[in-house]
Amino acid sequence: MRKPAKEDKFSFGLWTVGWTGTDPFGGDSRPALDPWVYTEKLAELGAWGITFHDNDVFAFDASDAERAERVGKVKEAADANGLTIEMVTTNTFSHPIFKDGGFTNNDRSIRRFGLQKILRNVDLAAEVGATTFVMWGGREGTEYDSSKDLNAAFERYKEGLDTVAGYIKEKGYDLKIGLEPKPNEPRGDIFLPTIGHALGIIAELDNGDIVGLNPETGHEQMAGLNYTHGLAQALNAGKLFHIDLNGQAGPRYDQDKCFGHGDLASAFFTVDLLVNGFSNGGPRYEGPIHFDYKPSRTEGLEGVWESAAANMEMYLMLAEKAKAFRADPRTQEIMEAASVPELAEPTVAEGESLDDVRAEKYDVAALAAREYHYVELYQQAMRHLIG
Ligand code: GLT
Ligand code: MN
Ligand code: MN
Repeated sequence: MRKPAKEDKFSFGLWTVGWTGTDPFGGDSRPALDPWVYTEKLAELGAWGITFHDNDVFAFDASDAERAERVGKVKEAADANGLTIEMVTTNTFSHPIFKDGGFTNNDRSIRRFGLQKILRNVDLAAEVGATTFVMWGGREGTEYDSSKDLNAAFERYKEGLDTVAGYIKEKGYDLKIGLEPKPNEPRGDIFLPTIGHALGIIAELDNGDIVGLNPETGHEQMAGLNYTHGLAQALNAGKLFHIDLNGQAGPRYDQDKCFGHGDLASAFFTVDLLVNGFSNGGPRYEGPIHFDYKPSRTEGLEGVWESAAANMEMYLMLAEKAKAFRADPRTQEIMEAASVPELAEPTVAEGESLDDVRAEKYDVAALAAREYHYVELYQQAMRHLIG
């Protein structure tokens, strides 16, 4: 397999390789390095970009001088190693002040504090040249249904998003917001649990034109959903602004494994969509191939770098297989037999009247008995994947 190259646009959150293994049952299992060290190492492995939360780089209570110094060092390391800082996001989930969320906290002062932290970070994002501003509202939610006026919570969520999006526009920043859905963890129930919920709220915003999605593989799969379908609907809506690829084995806690180290067949079809696009054409995702995974707690620093490389290698392997699958004339034949191209034809042709549709005679028995060959088409994909 060829080595990852800049054209692949692979990028990593500094919090991914930087995760020291703390979980609810135990403390750190490996040391924390400085963010600029992870930056250099990711470049060496072939990454094109990095992303970070404000507090991946400087502490929650850092002074202005510390903040500037540490951001400067990461920016320098990125520049020196030819890495793009493509996305910046805000930590509104770690500090206990955010234990009931930022935008949807019942406490108005905390909502205002959260907004202040986010707006400051929007300025930072623009300053370091990021083009996406992710918002993962991990603490926006409840454990107990009695704890919130849910209507008011959604009003405040929309107010928060509109305020930040409005600020970006007012400043003229080249930034788009990517909402990241997740069904639960750390909250019992998180607001905007799926891609569909996020698309729903975006449609109601005044400044929704610059708000889209940053869907994560495992988060949709935690909800038992099909990640590729979610990406497809976001693309169809013109809202797939960014992606978080990783691996998850079914609906359980957020595993954040390496990409493909969960549902491999699903990962194959995700890559198929990303590298080949829809089979009948249509909107394409052109953004970074961003990995949001956690090197398992069993891994030391060697395992951190092995796992970072594994994400990119997996993507490249799947991309090669997916391209070969689509290019295979036999695949095209089965797709024809399955009427895959026919779905791109409007059901009622332009200029046709509904009377034509209503007057047409259909051979119901023959149509009901038709073959689709979907199993054979899937098997054909598997031949390319593991054959
Ligand atoms: C956190 C979360 C991720 C989000 C990050 C962005 S933070 O690690 O688990 O899924 O993408 O805030
Ligand atoms: Mn996750
Ligand atoms: Mn994520």
